[in-house]
Amino acid sequence: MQKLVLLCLIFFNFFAGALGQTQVNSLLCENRINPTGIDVSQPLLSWQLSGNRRNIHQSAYELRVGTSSKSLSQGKGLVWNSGKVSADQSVHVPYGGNPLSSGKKYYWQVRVWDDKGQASGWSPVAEWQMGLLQPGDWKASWIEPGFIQDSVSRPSPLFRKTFQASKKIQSATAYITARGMYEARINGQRVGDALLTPGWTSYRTRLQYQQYDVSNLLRQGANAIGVTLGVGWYSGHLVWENSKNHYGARTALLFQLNIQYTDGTEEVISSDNSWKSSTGSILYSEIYHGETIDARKEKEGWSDPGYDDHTWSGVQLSGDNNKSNLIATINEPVKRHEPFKPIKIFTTPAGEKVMDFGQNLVGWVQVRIRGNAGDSIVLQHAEVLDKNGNFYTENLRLARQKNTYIFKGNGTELFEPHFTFQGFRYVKVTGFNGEISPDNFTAYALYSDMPATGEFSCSNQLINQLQHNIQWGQRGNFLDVPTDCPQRDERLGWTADAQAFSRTAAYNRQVNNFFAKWLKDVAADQRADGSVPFVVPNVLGPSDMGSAGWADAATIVPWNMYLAYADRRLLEQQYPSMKAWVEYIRGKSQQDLWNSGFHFGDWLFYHPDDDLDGRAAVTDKYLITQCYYAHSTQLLINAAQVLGKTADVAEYTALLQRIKAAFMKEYVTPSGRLVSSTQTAYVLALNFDMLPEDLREQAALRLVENVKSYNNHLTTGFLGTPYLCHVLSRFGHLDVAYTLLLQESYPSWLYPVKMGATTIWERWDGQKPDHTFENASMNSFNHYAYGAIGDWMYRVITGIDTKEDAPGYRQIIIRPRPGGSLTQASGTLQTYYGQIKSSWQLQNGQFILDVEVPANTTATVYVPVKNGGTVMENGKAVSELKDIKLLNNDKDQALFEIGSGKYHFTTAL
Ligand code: RAM
Repeated sequence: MQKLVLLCLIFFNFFAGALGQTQVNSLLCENRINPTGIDVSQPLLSWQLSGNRRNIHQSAYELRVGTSSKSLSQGKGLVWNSGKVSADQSVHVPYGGNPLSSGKKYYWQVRVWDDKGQASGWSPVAEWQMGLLQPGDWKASWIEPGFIQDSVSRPSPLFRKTFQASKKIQSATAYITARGMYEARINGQRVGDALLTPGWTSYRTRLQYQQYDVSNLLRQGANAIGVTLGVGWYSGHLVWENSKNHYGARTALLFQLNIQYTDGTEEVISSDNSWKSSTGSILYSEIYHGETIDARKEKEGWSDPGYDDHTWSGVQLSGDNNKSNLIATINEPVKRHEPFKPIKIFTTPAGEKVMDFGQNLVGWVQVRIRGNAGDSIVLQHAEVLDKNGNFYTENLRLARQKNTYIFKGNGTELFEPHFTFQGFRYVKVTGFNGEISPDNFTAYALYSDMPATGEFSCSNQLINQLQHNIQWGQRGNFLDVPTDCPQRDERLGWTADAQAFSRTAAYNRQVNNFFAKWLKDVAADQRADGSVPFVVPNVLGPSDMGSAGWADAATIVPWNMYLAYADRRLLEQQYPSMKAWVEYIRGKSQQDLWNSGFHFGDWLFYHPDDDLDGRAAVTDKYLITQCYYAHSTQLLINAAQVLGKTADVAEYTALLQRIKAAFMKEYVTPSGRLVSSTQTAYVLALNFDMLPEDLREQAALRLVENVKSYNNHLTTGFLGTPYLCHVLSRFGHLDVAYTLLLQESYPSWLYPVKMGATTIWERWDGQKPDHTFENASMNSFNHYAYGAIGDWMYRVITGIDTKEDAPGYRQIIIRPRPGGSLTQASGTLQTYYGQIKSSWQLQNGQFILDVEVPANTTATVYVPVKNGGTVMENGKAVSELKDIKLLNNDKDQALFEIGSGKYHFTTAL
C-alpha cells in the first residue's frame, strides 16, 4: 500500500512537472529539515517553489499543521490551517496556530498558488518536534560520579542506568546535556551522531541540551542507558597557560528519557540518585591536549542491560541543580564529515615517522590496528613541516594535540578520541613497533553540520585553490562556535575574526542558525555597560572587551545575517545588543570622538622584519575606532529602519552625522588626506562613507597610489582586508582589485597558496619564502580572517548579491565583473528560494553568461557590453523577449530584470 502511494506521488509529481505546474518542496522549519528541539512558540516555516517555466511567483499559500501525518491529508486534528493566504512570502512564515506542546511532534504541508492563480499539489509532509518548553518539564536531576575523582588527569566518568519498559513502545525522546561533554548510549548503541555535545555556549546563562528520537534504540523489557563525560569546554584547559575549570570544576550529567507507550501512557526515566558510576577506558581527555585511551580498561558491554555493575559506585546529586539556563539547540551540531587517507608515510630527517593527510583539517584520526596488550601507539598532530622537512609543533604553543592508545591485544582494535579535536595535516606516530600502512589510519574532518551553499571556481587554478583554502578555513573553524584557530592553546570565539569572515561564510554555507546561536552568546556575555568581549563565549577577563572591529561583531554579524537570510526575528532579538554596543561607544566618546581605550587596531597588518625604509603600514588606532563607531551606528540605523523604530532612526542618523563630522575634523586634512596614509585608513574611510562625496574619488586615488607604491601589494590587516577589493571596485579601480587578488608574491592572498597552503593563514607570511616561520607565539596556519576575500569573489567576480532592501536574495543582483587575466568564473548559491547561478566566460570576443534564478524571486542582471552593443538571450535580442524586462542599455552595460528560470546571454566584448 505504502509503495503504491509512493508510486502515485512520483507519477503525480512527474506529470505535474511535465504539465508545467508549480510544485512545492524543500520544506524547512527554523531553517532546518525536520528538526527536533524547537523551543520557540512560533517556528518559522519556509518552502521552495519549482516548475519548468520562467517567472514563477507565488500569489498565495496554504499551510496545514497536525499531530500526525495521517491527520493532515484528512484535514482532521489540525492544530493550524492557515487557509488560503494571499501573499508572496515563502520564507520565514511564522506558525500561527494553536499553542504548541512540549516534546510533541508536528507534521506539516504547504501548497501554493502561482502567479497565474494555479494551485500546486500539497507538498510532501515535513515534521518538527518541540523541545521542553517549561522548566517544569525537566524531571531529571544533575548527577555527578559517586566516587572520588582524580582531579589531575580526570578520567572520563561513566554513568549507567537500567530500567524495564513494561509495555509496547510507541516513541521515545531523550533530552541530554552535560557540564562538560557527553556521549550517550542506549542498549550499546550510540545516541545520535552529534559530536562534542552539548557544544559551547555562554554556559552560565545558556546551556544547550540535545534532543534525540530514540524510539528505535529501546525495546520492550530490559533497557540500559550509558553515558560518558569529558571535561570539554566546561572544565577543561582553555585559554593560555593551561588554565582550566572556567565554568566549574565538576562535570555533571542531565539526562531525561520520555517514553510513550502504545496504550497512551507515558514514562519518564531520568538522571537521579538511582544511577551508577564508574570509569572506563578514557584516562584523560582535553580539547587542547588530546585523549588517552587504555583499551584494557574498557568495560565491555557496560551500556547493555545484562552487564554486571555491582562493583560500580552510585552517583551523587549535584550541589547545583540549576536548570534555568537550559536551552534547545538551534544550530546544527558538530558531525563527522570528509574522511582522508594518508597520502604519504615517511621518515623525516630527524628520524620521525610522519603521515601526511594532504589537507590541513580539524578533527581526529581513527586508527584500526593490531598491537600487543599494554603496548601503545601515540599520535601527535601538526599543521606544517619545517624548513628541513621535520615535524613542527612550536606554533601550537602549549597544546599537546596528542592521542595515546593502549592496546588490549585481542586482534584488530579501533581507536578514536571522543572529547577533543586536533588541527593538523601531519601526524607523527611513536611508541609503536609494528608496521604501519595507510590502511590503518583515517582522518575525519569534524565541523558544524551547516549545509554547503556556495561554490566558486574560475579559470585561474591558484584562485581555485584559494577558494578551497577559504572553504577549509571555514570548516575547521566553525566547530560549534566561530573560532580564530583550531589547533594551538586558543581556539576561541574571537569576535573580529568572526565579523570579518561572516559574509563570506554565508556564501559558502548556511550559517544562519550557527550565527544566530553565537549572537545570543554575544548578547549574553555583553557587559551591563554594553561592551562586547574580545572572545565569545567570554573566557577571558571581565575587562577584555570593547576593542573596535572586535566588539562591532555585535552589529556587523546580525546585519550580515539579515542580508543573507532576511530573518527579521534575528535582527529583532539582537537589536538591544546592537544598540547597547553603540551606546557604550557613545558613553566613551567626547565631542563625538571615540579616542580612548585599548584597541587591537588593524591586527597583523604588513609589518616586515626589515623595516628599514619605514614600510610598515601602521594605521592610527583611533582613526580606526572612529570608523567603526560610524559603521556600527549606520548598521543600528539600518536595523531600526527594518524594525520600524523611527525614533531611533532619527536619533542615530543625527548622531552619525556628528560622528562623521568629528572624523573629518580630527583625521582628514582639508584636501582630503588622512592622517594615516595607509591602505586600511583609506579603505575604512571609503567603505564606511566617512568622507563627503566630493572627497571620495581623490581618496580612492590615494589608495591606488598607495597600492602601487608597494609594487601592487596589499598591506592591510584584519580590519582593512575584508573591504580592500570592494572599495577598489566600487570606486572604479576594478583592475587594481584584480591585480591585488592575482598577486602571487608576499603579502598577498596567493602567496600562501604558492607556498602550498591548504587553508588560510593567520599571517600573510606565516612561512617565509625561505621556509622559515613567523614567530611561533602567534602563527596559525588555519585562521579564516583573511579568507574574507571570498565575499568579493562571489559578489564581484561572479556578481551574485542580494538587494539590501529585499534581502535574503528575494531580489537578486547578478553583476559579474570580469577582469584580470580571468577568462571564466562561475558561482552558485543555494538560497532559501533555491539555486542562484552566475557563470561567465570570455570566448572569441564574446561574453557568455549563464544565469539561474530561483522561483519566487527576481533578478536584476548587469551585463558588460562594448560600445552599447546588444545582449542576446539564446540567440534573440533581449529587447525582443517578453519575459525579460530591459531597463537600460548604455555604452558599457546592459541592465535588465528577469524572473525565475535559466538564461543564456551573449554579447560581444
Ligand atoms: C590572536 C588571534 C586572533 C585575534 C586576536 C587579537 O589571538 O590572531 O585571531 O583576533 O589575536
